[in-house]
Amino acid sequence: MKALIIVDVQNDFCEDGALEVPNGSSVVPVINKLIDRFDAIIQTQDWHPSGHHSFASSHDGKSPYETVELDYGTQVLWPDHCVQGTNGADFHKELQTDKSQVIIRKGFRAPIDSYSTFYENDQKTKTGLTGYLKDRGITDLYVTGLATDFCVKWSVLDGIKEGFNVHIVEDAVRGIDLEGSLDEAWKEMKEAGVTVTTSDKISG
Ligand code: VGL
Ligand code: ZN
Repeated sequence: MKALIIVDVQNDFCEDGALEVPNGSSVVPVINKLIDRFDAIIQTQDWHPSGHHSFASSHDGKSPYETVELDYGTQVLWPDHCVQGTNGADFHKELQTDKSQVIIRKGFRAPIDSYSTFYENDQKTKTGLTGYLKDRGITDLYVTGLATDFCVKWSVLDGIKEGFNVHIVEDAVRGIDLEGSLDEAWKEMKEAGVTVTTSDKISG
């Protein structure tokens, strides 16, 4: 049984959004075509309270894309993005969301960020998705969405750690790329054992 995981296809990560991923919205038609080929459809939604600790604006004298050391490790500071209830946090308007069965919201606790759809950035606090997928007999995850080098990467790595066969759909992801983070992400995912595939190879 296989699940499609659609990571953070939200306005703030698309063109003119607060944390724009280059060509972010180009994943939308690719994902829409895949939706009918899966047993389970899971979406994730970055969902921060205003004043979230991952925002540069919450740290005096810091600018977006600088880093800070927090209890759980190094945190990149971002422009304010995906604030709960705002248009920026909404899904891209052309993304087909009717068939989504679960929406995992993440990053909703002010002091801690959450890139992965399985664990928050402390790598301990669970979202509960593993239990849901296992209860439904899902063995294979096909990961799509934004951004390849942050939320997609961490979802892939944690999905493997949780014992799933994880496939990344190369034409259905796009990255931010901060100082080589995109190449590094592909390397880490491949070393961890992800299967790289493309949308045309996925059948119903
Ligand atoms: C993401 C940075 C901050 C992502 C979310 O979806 O990859 N990146 N919040
Ligand atoms: Zn975020």
